[in-house]
Amino acid sequence: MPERQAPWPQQLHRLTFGFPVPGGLRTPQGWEVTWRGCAVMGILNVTPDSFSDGGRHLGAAALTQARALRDAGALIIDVGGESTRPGAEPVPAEVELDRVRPVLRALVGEGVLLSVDTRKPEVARAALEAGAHLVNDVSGLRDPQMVQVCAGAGAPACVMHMQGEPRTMQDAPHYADVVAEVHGFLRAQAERVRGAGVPAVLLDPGLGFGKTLEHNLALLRALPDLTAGEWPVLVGASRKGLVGRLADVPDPAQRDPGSVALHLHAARQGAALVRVHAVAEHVQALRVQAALESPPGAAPLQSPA
Ligand code: 7PM
Repeated sequence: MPERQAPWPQQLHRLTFGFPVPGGLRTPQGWEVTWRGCAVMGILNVTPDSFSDGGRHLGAAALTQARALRDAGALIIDVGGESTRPGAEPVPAEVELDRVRPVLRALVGEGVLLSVDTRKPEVARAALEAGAHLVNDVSGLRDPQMVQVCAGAGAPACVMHMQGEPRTMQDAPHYADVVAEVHGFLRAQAERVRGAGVPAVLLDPGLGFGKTLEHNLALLRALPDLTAGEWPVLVGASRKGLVGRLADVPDPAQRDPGSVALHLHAARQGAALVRVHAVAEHVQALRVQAALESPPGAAPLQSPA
């Protein structure tokens, strides 16, 4: 087998949108956002259990947090109003929307791309109307209505793989061949979604979503196969159980160093985006890695100041 050329850090990633976006470049296909190497998507959970006062100042606290993620260098902020934690109960659409819509409205025009993390087409539609730029659907756009919503709005989508559903997915995950099944699902789904008119698609192996530690590791080892394709790949391992298991860290809040290590690996394997809680730490680590990998004599990264 010929040795595969390292795609990083020169690999160019591109998302096409059917409407203007922050810093977007107009092309015949629409508005584009392009970047080289691995960018960061910051996680913003707008759920009562994710803020210490139990959600009394949910909106204001979420906005402060969002601006901090943006200032720390996130390309995208992923705004979610439903917990997809294993065992979590579903949330009604109105509740989810009441959480995410005010935050999206407030952040539009503040210089960052906004994704809405939802499995519900009606939430995605209203979020896109409120100014969200892309849709992150952990159920992988299996619902044809979700595809219609993204296509109709001209919004890119992230297709993630999940076996089962959040409430029960970690009970007894099983695959004959986890890599073949997950990659096969992602590629077929991406073709279908693009064929239905969604302007750009990201693929995500869905670490921890109906997967044992061994399944997660097999998918991480197979990342070069996924990133060698035409689709940009998103990897999300931030503070997840697999980091806890690998590093023996029971408390999720203490798992950022291990998350950074895992995401640096993903970036070296060609991932276009990592979805993380600790944005500043990841941006710093990714910059150092990119500098070490750039060819001799290449210009250092420009400081934003
Ligand atoms: C408990 C376990 C709470 C896991 C929250 C989570 C992903 C995602 C999530 C991912 C994409 C979290 C996850 N994970 N969307 N949403 N990829 N695209 O860490 O890996 O926030 S929920």
